[in-house]
Amino acid sequence: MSITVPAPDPALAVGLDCPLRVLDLDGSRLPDALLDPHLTDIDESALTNLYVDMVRVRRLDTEAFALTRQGHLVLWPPLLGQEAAQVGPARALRTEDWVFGSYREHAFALLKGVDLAEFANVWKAYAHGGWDPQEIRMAPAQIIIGAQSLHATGFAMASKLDRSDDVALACFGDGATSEGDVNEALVWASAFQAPVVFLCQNNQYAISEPVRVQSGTPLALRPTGFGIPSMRVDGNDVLAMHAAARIAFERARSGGGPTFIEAVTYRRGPHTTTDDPKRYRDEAELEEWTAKDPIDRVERALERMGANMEAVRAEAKIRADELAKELRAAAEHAVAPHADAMFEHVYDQPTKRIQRQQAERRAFAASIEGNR
Ligand SMILES: Cc1ncc(C[n+]2csc(CCOP(=O)(O)OP(=O)(O)O)c2C)c(N)n1
Repeated sequence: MSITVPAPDPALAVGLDCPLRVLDLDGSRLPDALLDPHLTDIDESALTNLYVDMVRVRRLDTEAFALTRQGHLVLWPPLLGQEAAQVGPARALRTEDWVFGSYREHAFALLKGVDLAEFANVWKAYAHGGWDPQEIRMAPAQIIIGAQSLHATGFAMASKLDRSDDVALACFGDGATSEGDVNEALVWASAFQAPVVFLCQNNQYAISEPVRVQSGTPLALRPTGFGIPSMRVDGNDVLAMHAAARIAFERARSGGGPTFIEAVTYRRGPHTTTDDPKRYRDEAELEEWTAKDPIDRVERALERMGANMEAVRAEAKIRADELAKELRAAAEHAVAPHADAMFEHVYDQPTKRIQRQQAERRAFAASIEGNR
């Protein structure tokens, strides 16, 4: 395989001045020469499906948050406000494509068809990875910031060597772009023109650190230094996100190499259920982004298209309620694994060290038996 490193070119980035948007806040359709050709099949029915997806994703988020507060899950990283940034690209994936995400990629997991019992086990700390990655083609949630971008790039390089047209999607946050892993992934993806798409959900914060402290330039400018084309997109516009992802996946699939998408959005909830965002951001900022709600915007667009919104809302609510009920049942009835299970699946064959640790745990458990 020959290696060519493209020269840095700021012209590789679009949307730097103003993120690409095709749905305005009032739901009206804005023309966009780049994105429009990739949205020709999106009629009222297709937009309704995206709407229902987002409502279900939001309900999953709300229910999981409540389950955590009620002690049925142990931790939850909310995605409130980021529904469009995930649903748009998720619905542009083929079943065969792989997702390598962080811990906040709940829409991808849901839309890729994760088993909710396995999903609940992850956030109940009952499982190392939860679901079978091969089955749904989504890697386990990655807690090490940015590491999944390397996994996605490695997968994409292998896909190219196999002459497969499977594409890898790496999802990470704004904070992750400061990590070496993400920058190394960009180098490799560019050098090998790997079929990988980097989706950076710029939700404005890395826990309490605002993105403006991490970068003086738009994040979408960075990949151009690696020779990677980039799009800065309104992450609260599900159609713009869908079209941008279609462009990127098509480029990857047809041998055009990697693409970087910066979804400009906002995390309206806390970083996780253990965080208090009131300590580092003010109410006005939250209100400003609440007014840009991604679901409200699609409701307005559907209204403009003449959809029967009463029926659409009712249908979405039924689907969301079903999902919430299933998740709750899974979380409440999950069976705790035996403590020894934490030593399994670490290695194919347990090492002496693992066996020693397991023996120590058993001895300790036996020593306190009856004292609890
Ligand atoms: C390598 C590494 N460093 C630090 C952390 C601690 N940490 C957990 S989440 C987080 C912030 C990540 O922010 P961002 O990439 O913007 O993603 P977001 O959580 O906003 O989705 C940090 C620093 C970690 N998990 N891994």
